[in-house]
Amino acid sequence: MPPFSTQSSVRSRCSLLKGCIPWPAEFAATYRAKGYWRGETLGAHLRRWAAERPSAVAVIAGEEQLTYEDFNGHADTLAMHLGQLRLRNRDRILVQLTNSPRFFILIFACFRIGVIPILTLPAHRESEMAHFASLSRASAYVVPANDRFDYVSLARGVRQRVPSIRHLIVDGDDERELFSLPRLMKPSSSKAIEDQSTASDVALFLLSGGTTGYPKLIPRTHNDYSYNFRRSSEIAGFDESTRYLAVLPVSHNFPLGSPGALGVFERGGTVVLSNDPSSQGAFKLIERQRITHTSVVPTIALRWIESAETRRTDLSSLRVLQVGGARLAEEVARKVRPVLGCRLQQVFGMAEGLLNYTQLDDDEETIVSSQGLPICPDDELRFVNEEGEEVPSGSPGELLVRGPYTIRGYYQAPEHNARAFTPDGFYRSGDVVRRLPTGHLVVEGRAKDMINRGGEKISAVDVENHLLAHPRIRDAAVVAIPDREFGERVCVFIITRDGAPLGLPEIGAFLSTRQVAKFMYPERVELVDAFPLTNVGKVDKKSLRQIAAKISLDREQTE
Ligand code: AMP
Ligand code: DBH
Repeated sequence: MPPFSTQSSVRSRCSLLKGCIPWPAEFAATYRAKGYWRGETLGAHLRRWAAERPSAVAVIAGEEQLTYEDFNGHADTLAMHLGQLRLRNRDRILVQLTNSPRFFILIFACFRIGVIPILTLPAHRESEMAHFASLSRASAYVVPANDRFDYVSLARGVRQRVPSIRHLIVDGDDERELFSLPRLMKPSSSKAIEDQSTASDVALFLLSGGTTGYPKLIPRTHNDYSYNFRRSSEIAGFDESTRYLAVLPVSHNFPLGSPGALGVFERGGTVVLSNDPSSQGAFKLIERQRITHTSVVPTIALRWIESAETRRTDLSSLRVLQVGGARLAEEVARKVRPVLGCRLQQVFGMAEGLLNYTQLDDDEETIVSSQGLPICPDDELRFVNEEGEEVPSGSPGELLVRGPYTIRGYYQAPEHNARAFTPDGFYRSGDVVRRLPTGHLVVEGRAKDMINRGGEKISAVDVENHLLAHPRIRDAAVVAIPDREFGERVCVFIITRDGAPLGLPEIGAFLSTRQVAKFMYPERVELVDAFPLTNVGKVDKKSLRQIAAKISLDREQTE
């Protein structure tokens, strides 16, 4: 295939949203010919599901139940009302909901009229939300009604900063705001509107964990995202009897589409929603709702295992526990089957695309010690060293990937794209990975400058930028510190202007005035006079990481 040029592709773009990079035509043709891309919009998927199993229950949340037929009907009504708010094909809207049936009704209403939801997390705060809003020139912002956190105030703050936001919509009632999501779903006499999206266009934006600065927006098309969850649902063995528990935020790619809730809908099963990943809450639901599948990050898996070891609960309905988002320690992986009584499926995925799963019938050794096989025969994987050269087969190298559901570029990010993608369109995952003779991948670590706190990806640069605004901080370097519970936590090395220490409480108080998500707060601070430097004079993060690792080791030994 001819070399891929970002510039010419952008110019020759015909049907993709401005600011997104399409697959070159010859790749698109191959992906269609091989049946990965089927030309069915996500909105049309829901019509098909409702026609196939109208009275089956699609979603359960507490006392609420939604059949596929209701789901489809509500999505139509909401689509029509969103249209009346003058939300149009290709308009972007910020969606920041907790796990609620209305999250799904909303995104499918959007898919129908071509409005593109930006799936942000409940933990994001004003700094991040204002960034997403201004980058995308979002027209609306949807938040939960107030419970433990005042999302309405957050949204109002963002709207003040970003004038493109015309509407705030609340999932509930709030006297301060005009639009209530439940009321917009109530049937009215207005005329139904036709589906307005096309399968090759962008359906939704996911967020990257981010390597530099704020999380990037990841455009996923109807075609590619459908393949993502359809193929995943086969590999995870979903069918009509699947009862899937979503405890992670469903705006994340893992519980949404890997195979997640959308994979359940594709197979006609039932999604049970919860906002409580604690073992107590989850075990109760697994027992009561006869849950068959669920997905968690390693931190949660560890807590569940510890709790199941000491407490009797009936988890007999559980067939598969999927664990992904961060490296699962082998010792923990080994306990899943004996302690929880279900199969483990490791998932190594990324919102940018590539997904890998251990197969349900892999032998136990492979399941506990690898992160699985890519899902598609046309996932092209390369493993390279720091110079970008191919490493010998089986050796660890940075994983580069290209394929039918892996993006060719982030939204509106030409400079970052020039670094994050090779000229011929491979995404540089930043993960150091090796491939076993069986084809299974083993994730060794990360080349990128990020902290993975139990699955939450935190950009070191992002935290540094906030800290550098502190009047007493001269310089800050953020690295991961290994941690038994979370895998990694945020550790900051600081140089203060007066040379005197600065504690975590002061740092936390400062970050809270900047409206930064709490999971980004440093949990270890080290005062230094100067940073170690590389021979070109950059801060040597590698040695800072080693120092942090040593601190963590010393702490463990003294505990
Ligand atoms: P993101 O690009 O923000 O969606 O985050 C994806 C990243 O999470 C991957 O590139 C890996 O660094 C990490 N990750 C996801 N799943 C796993 C896993 N099973 N084992 C190790 N790292 C993982
Ligand atoms: O960490 C991730 O982003 C992730 C993990 C598992 C993911 O995007 C996925 C599965 O789809």
